[in-house]
Amino acid sequence: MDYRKVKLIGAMLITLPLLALGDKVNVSLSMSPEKAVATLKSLGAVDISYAVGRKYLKPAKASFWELRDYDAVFLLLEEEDKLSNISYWAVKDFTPKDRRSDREQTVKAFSVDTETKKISTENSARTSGAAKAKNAKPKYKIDGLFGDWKTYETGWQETGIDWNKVKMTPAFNGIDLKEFYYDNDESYLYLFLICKPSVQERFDRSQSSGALGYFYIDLDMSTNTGSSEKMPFGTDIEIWLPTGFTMVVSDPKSSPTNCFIACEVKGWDAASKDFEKMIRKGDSNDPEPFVAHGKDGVEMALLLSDLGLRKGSKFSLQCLEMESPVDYISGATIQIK
Ligand SMILES: [Ca+2]
Ligand SMILES: [Ca+2]
Repeated sequence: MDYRKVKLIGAMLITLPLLALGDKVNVSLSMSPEKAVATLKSLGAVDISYAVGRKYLKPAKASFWELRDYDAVFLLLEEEDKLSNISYWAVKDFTPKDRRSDREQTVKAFSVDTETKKISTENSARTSGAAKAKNAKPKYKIDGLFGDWKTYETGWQETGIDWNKVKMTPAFNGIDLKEFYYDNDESYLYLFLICKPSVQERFDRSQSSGALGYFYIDLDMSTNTGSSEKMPFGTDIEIWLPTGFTMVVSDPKSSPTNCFIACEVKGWDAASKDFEKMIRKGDSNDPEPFVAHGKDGVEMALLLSDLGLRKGSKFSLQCLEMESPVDYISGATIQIK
């Protein structure tokens, strides 16, 4: 963290009421969540999280803030006491719920001009909804149904443990990942995990969040690059697949609905020695999702450009099923056709 910057913002906050008009106030990902919230509040922001209804995606904590004078809504996501995401909307783009995720702009930082009431944003590497729409249409419908798959390859027939054969008390309550298939075209790497029970069946039974597990991609099949601290060594990209649900927290009687699967694609960061580079993040409730669950399992369309893959690329992909011991990791070598 840039200590000087934090100190400067601290100083600005204290003297805010005395400042002349026309000052700029900044909020950025490098701030602590407390500082970001305090800065928003000093600008008159109102916490509208309860009105919006929060989407729970552990371990992230989400809060929505409306800055009416600036015609803006911000979403802050907090993970492990750090800001992991800032999203921005103009109020007119936030109000219609069906347009909300399309118009969401993910930003690294923003500044507000207290005189002109203008907001300027510094965009992050993650593309905004508008830019996402320009991507090619996936050749398979991303819906968790396997019927539309045609030219695929088989990765493996059983992911991790066959939980049917494990006797335990209490009984296994997770999602057993079974067969794995993959395919690609010029734009996407497609992945399909057949699951038992399905994400929906497990949610209907347990009303809880959970996770399917991780995919690990080693782009050059070498331990000289990628993860040097976390197993499996040499991993360049980690894909995390948690499940969650929506509930309206303003209504204590509301029950969890809308169960979803999320996907976080993260690159290894040699400096922090962790998978901290967020490449892409989305969930099955997005308008054009790249990850979805259905009666057959979980289906994904990952952009080859996100993963740094092209025709002819050969890489290793491993999958660690949730709760499965690491000895049961499943693996395949994949070549892009
Ligand atoms: Ca499908
Ligand atoms: Ca399994």
